[in-house]
Amino acid sequence: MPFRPHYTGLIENYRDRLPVSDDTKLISLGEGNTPLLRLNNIPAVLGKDVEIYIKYEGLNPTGSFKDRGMTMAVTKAVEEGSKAIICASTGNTSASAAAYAARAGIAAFVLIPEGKIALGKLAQGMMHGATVIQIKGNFDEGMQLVKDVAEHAPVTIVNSINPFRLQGQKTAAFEIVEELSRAPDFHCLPVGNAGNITAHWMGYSEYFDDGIIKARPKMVGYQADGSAPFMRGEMVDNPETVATAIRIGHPQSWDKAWKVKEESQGWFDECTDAQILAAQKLLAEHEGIFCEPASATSLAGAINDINSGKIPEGSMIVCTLTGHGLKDPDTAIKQSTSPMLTVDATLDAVRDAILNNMAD
Ligand code: AN7
Repeated sequence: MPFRPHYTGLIENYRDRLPVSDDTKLISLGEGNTPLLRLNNIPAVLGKDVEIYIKYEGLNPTGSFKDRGMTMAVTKAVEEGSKAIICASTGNTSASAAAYAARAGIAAFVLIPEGKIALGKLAQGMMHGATVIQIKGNFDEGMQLVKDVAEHAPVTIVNSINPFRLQGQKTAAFEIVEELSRAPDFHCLPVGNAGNITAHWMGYSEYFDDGIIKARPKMVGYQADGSAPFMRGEMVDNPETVATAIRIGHPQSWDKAWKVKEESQGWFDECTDAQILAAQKLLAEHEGIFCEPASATSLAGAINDINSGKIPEGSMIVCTLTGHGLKDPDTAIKQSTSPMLTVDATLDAVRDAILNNMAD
């Protein structure tokens, strides 16, 4: 059978589980339906008998998981007659908002921390025609400004405090369950505002309540140690990490995420920037999977917990890779140790370059 249905995005796919009606005009870029890849080589590198799957959310249309929530948020904004959306962002939300606003034919205003967003994300916001407002402050200050200004201007906030965002994002859990025919034992995610971990728990819980799965995973959220309010037990005012996407000290879904931890019997932990970059490299070099630093936090944390035995051998683990590696070329090139040779354009020079760099 050479034909299959035209995939038109996650709202259409999960229509009966999302807050849309037959009349709702869907704003979609074909998001969702991302690969769930089993890691073939890394468990052996670790010397551990674990089954690790990667949910490769960097393969969404704008290169991050944000598209799942944005298709819902922008669809509902348009349905409600909104002509402009606004967000504060460490980069990926702004890229996604800009793209979906362009698709919908409405305006986007994005507040970003000056100098602290990865190059690819900045390019996306600018290319899609959003009004990019760089602030001389961090994400948390931008978020407060967005909340304040939305009371004085006709704009719809599309940060994850918009409840439609989490509705869209919960579909990632549906897809995982459908492919594994069960829930994993552990689901590991990077945590910034904690919207995504909350949304995944909503998705698993919905399938659990409907009897589709018999058990839900333990939800495990990892932060960078310089930006880890969930580990400190309080807000952090000057977060710092190489993983700029999760350089967030005042998580917007604070209470919800603590509830997820309790209900799922999961936990939070932190990783160093060095561990995050090492996990990013491990995925790239041993599996051919390129994610941005923040995304690698899920695997970095899982590796720590696998090595300590907190995640026992025999476990089935899903790690979400939230954003694509191409988002942040600067950090990738900076930490790359692959040989980069410049040689004469001659047969001899190229042959020598190959023979001198062959593994024994
Ligand atoms: C790659 O774009 O908050 O815990 O403004 O871009 O749901 O916040 C990004 C967050 C993880 C954290 N990985 O997710 C933004 C923004 C990547 C991200 C997170 C983000 P949440």
